[in-house]
Amino acid sequence: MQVQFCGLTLDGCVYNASGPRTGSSDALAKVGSSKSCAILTKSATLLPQNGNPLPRTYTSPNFSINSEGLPNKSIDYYIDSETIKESVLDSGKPYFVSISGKSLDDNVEMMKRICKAPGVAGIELNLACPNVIGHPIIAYDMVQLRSALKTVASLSLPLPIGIKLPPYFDFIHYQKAAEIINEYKSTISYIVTMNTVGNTLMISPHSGSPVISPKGGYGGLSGPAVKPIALAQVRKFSELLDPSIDIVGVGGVQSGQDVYDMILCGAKVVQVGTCHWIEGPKCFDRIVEEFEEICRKNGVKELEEIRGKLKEWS
Ligand code: RRO
Repeated sequence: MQVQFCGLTLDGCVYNASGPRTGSSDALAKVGSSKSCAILTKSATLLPQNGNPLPRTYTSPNFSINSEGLPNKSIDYYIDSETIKESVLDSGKPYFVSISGKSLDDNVEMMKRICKAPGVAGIELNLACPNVIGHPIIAYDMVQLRSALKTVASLSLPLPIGIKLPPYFDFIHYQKAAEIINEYKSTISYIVTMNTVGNTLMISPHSGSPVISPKGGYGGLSGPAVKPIALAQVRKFSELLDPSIDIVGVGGVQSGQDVYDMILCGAKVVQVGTCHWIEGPKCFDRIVEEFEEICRKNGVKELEEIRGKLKEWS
C-alpha cells in the first residue's frame, strides 16, 4: 500500500529508525534491499565521533538500554561519500538524513550542506538525544524548542524537515510542545515520535552494577516495553497537531500488529529501531508481510481507512 509522505509516494509505511544498524553505508544498503520503504541514517554530527565508552548497550527480551553517545561517521560521509552514493542512493528508495548537532549552529550548517547534496529526500532533526554527556534533551526545554524551530524556519530550506521528539508524560507538556510546533507548521512537515525514554537504569544481579558504563549507567530505554508510551505520543500529538503535520510513529514496534496499532493512533508511517537492531534488516520483510496480512483480513485497502480510527472503549 502506498503512502503520501513529505511530497513523496512511499511504497509502504514501514522504515528504519535512526540509531541501530544505520551508521555505515553497508548497513544502510541492507535496509535498502529489504521491504523498508525508505532509508534513514544514524544521527550525524559535523565531525565523526566514536561515541561513549563501552559497554554502552544492553538488550533483553522486553527492553533495551543504550547510551551510545552519537557515534557516527559525520554529515559529509552520509551525504557525500562514494559508498553512500553507490549503495544507498542507487537503491532508488527515499533517503532521509538524521542530524543531531552539538549546537544549533552545527545543525544549521549540516542542513545547508544536506540541501546542497543530491539525492536526499528529507531531514530528520533530532531534538531528543538523551545520551550526550552534559547536554539536556532539547525538546524538553520549550525555549530551546522554539528557538530551534525559529532558526530552521528562517533558513527557508528546500527539503522537508521532520523533528524527532522525546516522549512526554504530562498532557500540559504535549500541549506546550504542540503549540510551538504548530506555530511553525509551514516549516515542519512531520514529527517523529518518539526517541528513547531518557535516563533509565538497569542493574546486573551478577555484578551489582549498572548494565552499561557511560553516564553512571543511565541510558535511553527502547524495545517492546515502551510501545504503550509510543502509542500515547502518536495518539496525543495526532489530536493536538495541525493536520498538515504528519506523524511518524516509533517505539517498541516489532510486529505487523504494532504497525497497525500505530496507524490506528494516527501515524502516517512507522519506524522500527530496536527490533531492527536485534533481528537485523530481515525484520522489515517479516513486519511488512504481517501488516499486509492483517490489512487483508480486515478488508483494509487504503491506510486512510484506518488512520486515526482508534475506537472508543466499549
Ligand atoms: O547515539 C545515541 O546515544 C542515541 C541517540 Br543520538 C538518540 O537520539 N537516541 C538514543 O537513544 N541514543
